[in-house]
Amino acid sequence: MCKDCGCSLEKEEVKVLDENTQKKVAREIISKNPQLNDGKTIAVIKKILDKNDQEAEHNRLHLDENNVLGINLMSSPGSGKTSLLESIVPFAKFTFGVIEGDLETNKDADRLKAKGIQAVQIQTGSSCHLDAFMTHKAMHNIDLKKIDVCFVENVGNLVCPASYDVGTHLNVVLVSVPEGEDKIVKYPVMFRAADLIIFTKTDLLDYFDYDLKQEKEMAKKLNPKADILEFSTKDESSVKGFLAWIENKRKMS
Ligand SMILES: Nc1nc2c(ncn2[C@@H]2O[C@H](COP(=O)(O)OP(=O)(O)OP(=O)(O)O)[C@@H](O)[C@H]2O)c(=O)[nH]1
Ligand SMILES: [Mg+2]
Ligand SMILES: [Zn+2]
Ligand SMILES: [Zn+2]
Ligand SMILES: [Zn+2]
Repeated sequence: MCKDCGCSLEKEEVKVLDENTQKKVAREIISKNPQLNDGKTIAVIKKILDKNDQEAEHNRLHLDENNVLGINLMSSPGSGKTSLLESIVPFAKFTFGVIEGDLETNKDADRLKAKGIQAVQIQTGSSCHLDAFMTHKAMHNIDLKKIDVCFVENVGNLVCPASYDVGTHLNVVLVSVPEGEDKIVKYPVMFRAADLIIFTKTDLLDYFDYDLKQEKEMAKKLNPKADILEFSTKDESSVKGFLAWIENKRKMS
């Protein structure tokens, strides 16, 4: 049992990050935040990440023992994360739950609950990302036995959510047409961490000077391993395309 929270996995099963990985992650954070580049801060960051990554492994064990695929959705505020989840409800052949992260309000969880989806809201207060501890707590309020896929909708933010493993299996990063063409080059860390990059709100392409072909090439160059999809809530075939990607990952897992 989890001694502190009463769940059924042993904390001891968790792997501790090796020293080199800790250093690598700390370097990534510092390259984005040069003002943190002093010995004391580096030591603190390593300590936090180490604990976070242990908890993330713990979360993944909970998902694995229940055969649940965990998907972390990340993007800027308003790129369409909640809308994408709402739009798959009528077509999904698997059952899913959602852990929602926002600074305040239960709005996103309420939107999904209104469609009959198990959803739990985390209000982070001032934190601009979810971590594995917040996610763990929320997982206690989701019946993992009743779902096939657990989405974590991270706090709308294109920077630090990528540095915190929440214990999911896959990272999906959204970028919307109205945000403009420069997001991938300006915020490469998040796109490098993606298993799937989704260009959303493609129904708006006619109204924006957005070179989708060029942006896709940029994404491919930055992260050749990531899959790429176009998505619009108004285009049923794109909704089904996203579901097919998930079904494929479920088969592989
Ligand atoms: N035209 C169009 N609008 C969309 C699409 N997807 C989302 N929107 C709109 O974009 C706005 C923001 O969408 P949300 O789904 O709330 O975005 P989000 O990423 O969940 O936002 P946060 O949770 O605040 O980070 C809403 O007004 C949606 O109706 C789309 O495919 N096409
Ligand atoms: Mg949302
Ligand atoms: Zn627990
Ligand atoms: Zn546990
Ligand atoms: Zn943050």
